[in-house]
Amino acid sequence: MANYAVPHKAVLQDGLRPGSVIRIRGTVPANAKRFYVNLLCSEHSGADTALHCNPRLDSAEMVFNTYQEGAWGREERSPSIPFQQGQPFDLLLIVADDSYKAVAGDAVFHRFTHRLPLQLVRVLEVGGDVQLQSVLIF
Ligand code: 9QG
Repeated sequence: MANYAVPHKAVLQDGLRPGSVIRIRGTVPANAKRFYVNLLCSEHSGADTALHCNPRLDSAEMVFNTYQEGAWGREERSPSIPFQQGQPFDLLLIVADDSYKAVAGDAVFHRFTHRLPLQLVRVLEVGGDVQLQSVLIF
């Protein structure tokens, strides 16, 4: 299975709505430090980010945040990090009315309450230390 080049950017033609599911499958390299999944409000660099989902293997934590007008918002940290160096992963970001639900394996490991309107999301970006096999939006 060929990997996507990273960072991978995909324009979400139909945007997101409650009920949308983003599925990201890949493998965490053995020496990975961090990778991220961003939901961006435009393709431009420095774009506002409605969701930054950031597994940090180097500090064994998950960081979630927004980026608005050139500044990071308040970080939310999830104590559990359902990713391991050298292991494949299957990450779902489920869009709900009030939040994004991050699912790995069989459990929701974080709920990130919307801070930017869902309707502003235009681009999905995956980058950092990750081997990316598939990105699907249902
Ligand atoms: O460190 O934290 C999330 O709050 C920053 C990181 C930044 C984010 C941010 O440097 O890393 O994770 O665009 C970036 O630099 C991302 C990859 C306080």
